[in-house]
Parts: sequence; C-alpha cells; structure tokens
Amino acid sequence: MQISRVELREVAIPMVSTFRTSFGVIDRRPTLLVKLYDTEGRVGYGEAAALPAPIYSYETPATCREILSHYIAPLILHREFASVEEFVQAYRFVRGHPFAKTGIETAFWHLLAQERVCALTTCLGGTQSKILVGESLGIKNSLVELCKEIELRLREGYRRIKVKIEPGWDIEVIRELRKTFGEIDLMVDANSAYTLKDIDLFRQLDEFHLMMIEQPLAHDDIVDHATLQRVLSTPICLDESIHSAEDARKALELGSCRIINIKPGRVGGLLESKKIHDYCQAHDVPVWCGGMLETGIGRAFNIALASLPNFTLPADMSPAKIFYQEDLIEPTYDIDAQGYIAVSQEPGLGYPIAEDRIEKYTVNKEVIT
Ligand code: OSB
Ligand code: MG
Repeated sequence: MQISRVELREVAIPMVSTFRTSFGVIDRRPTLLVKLYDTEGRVGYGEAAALPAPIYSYETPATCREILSHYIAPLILHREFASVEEFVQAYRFVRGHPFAKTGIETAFWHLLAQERVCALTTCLGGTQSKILVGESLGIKNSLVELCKEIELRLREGYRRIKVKIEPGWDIEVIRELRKTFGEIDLMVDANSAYTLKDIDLFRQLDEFHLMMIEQPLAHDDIVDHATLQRVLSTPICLDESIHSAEDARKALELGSCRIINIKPGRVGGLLESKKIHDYCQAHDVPVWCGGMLETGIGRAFNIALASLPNFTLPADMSPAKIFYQEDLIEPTYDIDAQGYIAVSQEPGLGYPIAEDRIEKYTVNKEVIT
C-alpha cells in the first residue's frame, strides 16, 4: 500500500453536556481527524483524540497537527508498506506524541481493512462479538444530579458505573451511592488528584468494595502507586501512567496496579495497545478499553480493540451521542438492555461515516502531498 496524500481536519462538534474531572472541565471538544489516501483510490480515516488543552496529557489538536504535518507525514508519503508493523517503523524515531501517532496509525488500519475487505475486529485478531459497556460520569454540581444520571444509565443497561473523584467529592459520594444503589459494579477515577498523604482516605474507600480505583496518584508515577496498592485490597487500575507495553511490564513487576486501562491514544496506537493486551493476558492481568470522548470514528477502533480476548472488564464506550449533538458515524452503535454493544463485523471501519457532518464541523484543514 502506498499513501499519496495526508489530510488533517480539525472538527469541533458542539457538546450536549460538559464533562468535569479533577484536571478540569471539558466543555468543547475539537478533535483531529486524519485522512490517508492511497494510490488505489481508497480513503482511510483515523482520529487523534487529544483534549483541547494539555490537562490529561501534553498533547492538543494543535500539537498533533504540528507533529503529523512536519514530521510524520513526510516519513510515510509515497512509500510502500505491506503491514502496520512496517508503517509504524517509518516514524519510530519520533519520540512521544502518542495521540498524533494513533491518528495516523488508525487511518492506516482503516485502509488495510478496506484492502483486505475485512472487519477491524478480524484484522486485529478480536475474538469477542460483543463487549460490555460502562459509563464514566464527570463530577456533578450535586449528589442529586449524580444519582439521577446513574439511575438513567442503569436503566439504559450500563453495567458498570465509573465516578470521577477529587478531594471533597469522594468518600461521602461513594457512601451515598452504595446506600442508594447497593452492590452495583462501581469504580472511581481520580485522574491523579491525590498523593500518599491521602492514604487514610484510600483505606476508607477500600471498605466500599469498588471494582477498582483508577489513577489515584501522580500521572507519571508507578512507585507511590506500588506503596498504595500494598495496603489496599481494592485493585488499582493505571491509566495516565502507562504509555507502552514496557511501562505495563514495569508497573506490574513493581506491583503498582492489578488492572490496566488501555487507550490507544495514550499508548501510540492499536499495535502498542495489542502488545499491552498480550503482555497482561500472559500475566493474568485483566484489561479494559478506556475512552477519550472520541467521536464514533475513534470509538470504532476502540470497539475492535476491545474485542480481543483479555478485554474482560467493561469499557468506557458509551455512544458519542451522549456527549455530542451529532456523531460522525450514522447510524451509530447502541447498547442493549444487558449492557453490551455488538462488535461490527462489516468490512472497513464498520460504521457509515457521515461525510456531510465532517464537512460541516471542520474548523481547519491541511493537505500534505
Ligand atoms: O481518565 O478516563 C479518563 C475522558 C477524557 C479524559 C480522560 C478520561 C476520560 C473519561 C471518559 O473518563 C470516558 C469516555 O470516553 O467515555
Ligand atoms: Mg482515567
């Protein structure tokens, strides 16, 4: 396969609700679409889902554009690639910038899936035909508001509730949720809002039999997490701290976590995600697929990834329509009453792309040939 043209399109779709975490409020969500054209006339779409500000990681849509247009696109244009492995080799010397790399790598997967006339799940080696879905709930203005949304999501079928926490919105919230909803599958995500000084708070949280505590300590730490994990019976799940299969190996050897959240954007693509999956599977560590409020295009790749056999815990995979006025795939996927979404078996992306909406929401466009 040979790439003849790279197109970068930043799209900005109005959000229907804001998403508050310990690192800040997400109330607008530009995202970067990467379009690859091959010499056979095919077009592959990928998504670089960095947040609009460097608050979850250092990347933004602007840094993704810079890295892709100046450094990565020139390395992959007009060269022959027989596999994704060869494709990523072309830019292996570009350090960091995993969201940018995921944008272009997923577009290449989309091209491959079209060339081979196979579903993304098949291309990746997926084995599950449906995946269990949970909902991730931001920090709300009140407990009443939080409870109302949880009630709605449980009714819709979501099987796991993840609640964002921060100092002042943690132990009392969880106590109340256990009182109201009983023993539902409940977990928390701190997005690095705490330190080891808060160890007593985590001992208290340990009493609530949570499925896991996601990224309680610093975004770049695996040492203090090991200290914390040693005193807790609740599994720690690492998100921000894991950028590669090597990071996963080190964290598991240190005992920093017992579960890993795999997000393609955070680790630089589907190939690296698969490596983390394989390493965890070989070491009996369950994984699940996290989300970055992607549009349906980014979610399509996440769904295929989550069909690999060791993705045994519910994914952050609510349909993008929960966050956005309109999605970029139409029709989008939905969850059934048991909390599952079907893994698309259609060749290519697996969902129809709404080209007119992409056009409508494009705020800037760059073409590299
Ligand atoms: O920490 O998992 C996170 C969204 C943006 C940035 C970080 C996170 C999240 C979520 C959203 O929790 C999950 C989703 O995309 O459904
Ligand atoms: Mg997280």
